[in-house]
Amino acid sequence: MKHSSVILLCSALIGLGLIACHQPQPTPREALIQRLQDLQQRGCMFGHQDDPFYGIGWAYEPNRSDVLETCGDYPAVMGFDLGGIEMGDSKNLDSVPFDVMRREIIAHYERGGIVTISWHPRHPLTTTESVGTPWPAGTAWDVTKGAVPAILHSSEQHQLLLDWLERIRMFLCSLQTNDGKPIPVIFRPWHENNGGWFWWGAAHCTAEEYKTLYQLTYENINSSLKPSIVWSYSPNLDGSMTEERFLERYPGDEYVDLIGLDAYQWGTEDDFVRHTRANLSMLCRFGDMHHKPVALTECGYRSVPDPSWWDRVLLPILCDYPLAYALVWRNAEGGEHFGPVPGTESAEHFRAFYDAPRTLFLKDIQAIKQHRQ
Ligand code: BMA
Repeated sequence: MKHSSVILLCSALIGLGLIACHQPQPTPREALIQRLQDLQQRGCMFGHQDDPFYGIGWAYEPNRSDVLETCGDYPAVMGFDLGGIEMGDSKNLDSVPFDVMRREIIAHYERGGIVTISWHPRHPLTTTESVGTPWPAGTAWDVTKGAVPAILHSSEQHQLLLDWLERIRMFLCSLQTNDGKPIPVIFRPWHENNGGWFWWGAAHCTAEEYKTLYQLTYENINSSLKPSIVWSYSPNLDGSMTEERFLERYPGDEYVDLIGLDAYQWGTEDDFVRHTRANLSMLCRFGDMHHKPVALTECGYRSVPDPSWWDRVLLPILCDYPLAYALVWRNAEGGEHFGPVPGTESAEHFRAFYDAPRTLFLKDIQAIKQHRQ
């Protein structure tokens, strides 16, 4: 090679190196969105709420998980709820200490898992006097009129909202790896807002008020956390959902990173399957057009009365739609479990669900991550 060609080649290589150096690194938020989008091409992750804290017949025992004990693997996604943190409580509404929650969020992230956080805040007008007596007084399910207009427009209640958001922000800020790097999480506030069971539901505020509430939440928490929060917007399953209806309360593309749907089988299997499929067809089309991942941010069949539900009902749905994940709710005692219970007939079907190529658990996404590095 001639001397001049060598010089040219060297300068080109240096140039390329400089360009590579100046490529901005993705933020943790951007990297998580990309990971969700990549994984959505490979399969559907399984998620479980409160997975490492308690299950059927045990509570707060190190390294236990009903999912792990059913199929030998952790869920890929774990869900946690901040309800109560707004009051300065040390435990959430399901008695999970926030310190333990923080530790498990860090542990799940460090093992390569994905974390999602929901929030069932108390009622801003009734919480102080009457929480819990009788239920649902003072809770997220207390639908005493006027909560959303008050926290938006009355100066005293508005300040309360800002204080609540500050407590959420502080907790999210405290989610850092052992070497001090921020942990990206999917945050899913003001969920199931098209129903009437929460005080922020469609029956209790206008679409404009709802959107303002979501946007204000976004602005406040993102004031310091923009690089690490993935924002999920999650209405509830709605038999008459159309794109137009969905858009009525959609906070806007700039405020939402992930399109969610909360879909439980409360009634017949036929209704659940038909409505879930109809809603997902629309939401997946919307997600595709708007370049956003889509997930079943909550789903399940309370106490799983049909053992074959996992592989016969849920799995075919997950096979037919490009979903990043499907998260089932917590395994609480008293017939309120949504995940698998080791040793039951339903656990056998859950193992078939686990073995299906379509479902991704922790080991799958660890392997995919290693593969990409
Ligand atoms: C609901 C129920 C409640 C729980 C709440 C927040 O769906 O499981 O018992 O307090 O979620 O986790």
